[in-house]
Amino acid sequence: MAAPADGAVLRCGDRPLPLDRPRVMGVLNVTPDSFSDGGQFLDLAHARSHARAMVAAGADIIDIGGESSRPGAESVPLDEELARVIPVVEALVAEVDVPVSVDTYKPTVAREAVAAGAGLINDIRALQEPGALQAAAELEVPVCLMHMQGRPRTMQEAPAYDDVVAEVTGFLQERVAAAEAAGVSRERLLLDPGFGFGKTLDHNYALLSRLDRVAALGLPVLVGMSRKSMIGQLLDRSVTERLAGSLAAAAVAVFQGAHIVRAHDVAATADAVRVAAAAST
Ligand code: 7PJ
Repeated sequence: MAAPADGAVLRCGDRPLPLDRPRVMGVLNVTPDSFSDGGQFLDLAHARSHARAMVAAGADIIDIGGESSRPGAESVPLDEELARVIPVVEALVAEVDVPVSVDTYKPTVAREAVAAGAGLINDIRALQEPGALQAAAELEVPVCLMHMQGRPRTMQEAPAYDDVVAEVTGFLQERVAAAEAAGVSRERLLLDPGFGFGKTLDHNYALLSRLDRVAALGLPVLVGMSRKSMIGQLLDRSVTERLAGSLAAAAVAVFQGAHIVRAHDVAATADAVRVAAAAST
C-alpha cells in the first residue's frame, strides 16, 4: 500500500534518511534500570558497542533514551537526563554513520542533543512540554510526534477511549497543526500512535489494524511495539520471549503503511520489514 509519505527524505542534520523503504530504528537505552550499575565509563563503552552492533545488524537510525517511559516509571531530573544522554550522543555521532535520535520530551535535552550532533527528536509528549514547540522550531531536525494518554507513572491504570483510532489520529492532527503554527515545517514531522502509552490490549490492536488511518494523514509513520506488553499479554510471554510476536507486529505495521519501526532486535526486524515491504508494493 503506497502511503503518501513514501518518497520523503528526512533531513536529519547532515545525515539524510530516505523513506523509500521501511527503516529500522535501533533502541539504545541509557537508563540505570537497563544497565548494570557499572558507572559512567562502562555505560558509555556498553552504549557504543551496542550501537555499533545495531548498525552492523542493519539499523538505519539509533534512538537514545535517558528516561524510562515504561508503565509506572518515574520522571528523571533534567541534569540526570543530560548526564546520561549527551555523552552518548557525542560518542555515537563520531562513531556511527547513521543519524542519531534522542527520545526526550525535555526541550533543554533536545537542544543540547542537537548541538551535540543528534539528527532527530523523538518526543513521546508530542511537543506539549512548555518551550518544546519553540525549541523544535529553532532546531532544524525532524521531530516525531507521539500520542500518549496520561503519563507513564499512571497511564496503564485505566486507559479509556470512545474511538481510539479517531482520537489518536485527531490528536496527531492537532499536534501537527500546533507544530506548523510554531514554525516547524511539515517536512520535519513524523507521527506515532504510541503503542502501549495509555492503551489496553484492544486499543493497541485496534490501532495496529487501522494504522493506515495514521498513514493517511500524509506524514511518515514511526511505530514502536518491540517486546511490549501488547505482545507479551496476548501471547503470555515474558520480555525475553517476545521476538516472534514483535516481528509479526512490525510486518503488519509496514504492510499498513509504517515507514520506521523502532526495535530492540535489529537484524530480525530488518528482515521482517523487508518481507512486508516486498508484499506491500
Ligand atoms: C516508543 C518510544 C514508541 C516512540 C518508547 C519501550 C518504551 N518512542 N519510546 N514510539 N516507546 N516514538 O520501548 O518499551 O512506541 S520507550
